[in-house]
Amino acid sequence: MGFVTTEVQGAVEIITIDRPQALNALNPDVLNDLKAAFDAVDQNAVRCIVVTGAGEKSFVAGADIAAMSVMTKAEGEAFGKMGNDIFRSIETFPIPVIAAVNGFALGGGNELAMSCDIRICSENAMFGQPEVGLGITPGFGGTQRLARLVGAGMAKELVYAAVNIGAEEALRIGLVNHVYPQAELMEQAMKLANKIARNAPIAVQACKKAINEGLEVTTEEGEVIEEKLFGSCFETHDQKEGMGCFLSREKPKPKAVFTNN
Ligand code: CO8
Repeated sequence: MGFVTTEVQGAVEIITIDRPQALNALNPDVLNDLKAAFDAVDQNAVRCIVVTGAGEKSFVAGADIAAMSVMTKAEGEAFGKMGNDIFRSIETFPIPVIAAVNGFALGGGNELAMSCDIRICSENAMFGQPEVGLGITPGFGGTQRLARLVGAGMAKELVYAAVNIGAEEALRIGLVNHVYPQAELMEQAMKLANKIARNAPIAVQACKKAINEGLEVTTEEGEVIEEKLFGSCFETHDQKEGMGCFLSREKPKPKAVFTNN
């Protein structure tokens, strides 16, 4: 994996897009490496993932414009499908994924961040969908996820006008959850990831599935999804451990007792 590095720290895996000379722009090789990194995650050991970009300037400055500049209609469609398939697999990845946005998150970079469960960013982060200025539409899910995250009106303004926004504006419109000084970003990402990792993994995974799948259906249908997943938790060791500790008034055991069964 030449363009993506991985590092496991306890129960958290950090996946870093590492092509700083092109501000971590996504060409097919980078996308393949990103997919390979997710495919290789040990889902029995890792309980939260942090995705970030190498360097201090950019998370991901978009899909690679040089690579796209010579594409035909069929190649463009295939590249869009490649990105969409990979980002969808990140969105539906069983384990929660945090995007630690450490600079430019433009075009495909914003789309990658939006396929993650939670976005936090550094003060120098910049978000946007500049595609119409290049004569194309967003192609890795931007027209879909941005509207769902910040509402159709705001998404349409950002996409049609191709205006980039800074960290504070991204916070204001709900595109990111928190803004930190750059030097603190990874520490804060790890802090949040470890908080998530300490909880019962099957329950956390069920919450991710319920929220994601619930957003695609009516509230009533979403409640049925929740009921099934809620019920399934009662077959887990974690439910017995978690509730048993509470009822026996035992000093709460470290959450590390939670297992994947
Ligand atoms: N693709 C390829 N190379 C890039 C990209 C990119 N998206 N962004 C930056 N680079 C390269 C530059 O070419 C430059 O390379 P070199 O040093 O060899 O000339 C290097 O990174 C550094 O960039 P700059 O010198 O431009 O750095 P600045 O600090 O001056 O500017 C910016 C930083 C503002 C981020 C600027 O580089 C920029 O505007 N980049 C393009 C941003 C953009 O438009 N991104 C959206 C691309 S379109 C997209 O993502 C569509 C996704 C869906 C695709 C669907 C396919 C069908």
